[in-house]
Amino acid sequence: MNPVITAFESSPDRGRGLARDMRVRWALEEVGQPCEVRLVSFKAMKEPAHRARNPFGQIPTYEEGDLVLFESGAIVLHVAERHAGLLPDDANARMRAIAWMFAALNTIEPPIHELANARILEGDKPWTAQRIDAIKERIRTRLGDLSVRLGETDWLDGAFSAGDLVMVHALLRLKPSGLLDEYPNLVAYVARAEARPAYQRAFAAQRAVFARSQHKARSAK
Ligand SMILES: N[C@@H](CCC(=O)N[C@@H](CS)C(=O)NCC(=O)O)C(=O)O
Repeated sequence: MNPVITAFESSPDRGRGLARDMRVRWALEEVGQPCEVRLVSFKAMKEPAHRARNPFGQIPTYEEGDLVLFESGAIVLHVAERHAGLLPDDANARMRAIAWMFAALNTIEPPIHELANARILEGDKPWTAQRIDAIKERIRTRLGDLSVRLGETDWLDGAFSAGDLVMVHALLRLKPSGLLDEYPNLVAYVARAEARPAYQRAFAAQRAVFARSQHKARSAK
């Protein structure tokens, strides 16, 4: 039986691959594990059946036999632990790759997410512009340090790993802000990851869901 993941029935990012099911799809593609996708509406996400999978009523979730997981990082880690290809065999290198996953989720992603929140949820407040400037500075601090560490290497620590996968997916959300462009080696890093065939397949799959949802909405009019 293939694992089942959940994704937005109609993604608010309009198929740009920014929703967090993308990182799970991408990890599964990297290791060659097919999956089934259960699409959920915003309403269904907040209902008990989905909250039993994710107490916060969010996507993505992951079901495999008796195992039900939420949190994209935990799901990617599980996939990477179960299959070859996303974590090195050497114990120390493996732990360092996992540390990069945590860095992506705990150090890099939070201010990026805050920027989106400030724009979307607080865009009409008198203090928004100042807040956005402050968040951008925090993001620059993180990107500057990440850029220095990456240097001229292809990936964060040796071969491409789950750490790079989660990091790149967190960085992708920054593209429209122009902030990433201030760090050419990070732009190249993201482009290198996007060029991976597994990324391309995962991106096409989530985009097809959005295209179908648009088609359905037009036909219903
Ligand atoms: N930390 C969680 C965050 C999950 C999350 O924010 N999911 C978003 C989609 S990317 C969602 O479901 N948003 C709808 C909502 O919160 O109602 C993870 O990494 O899985």
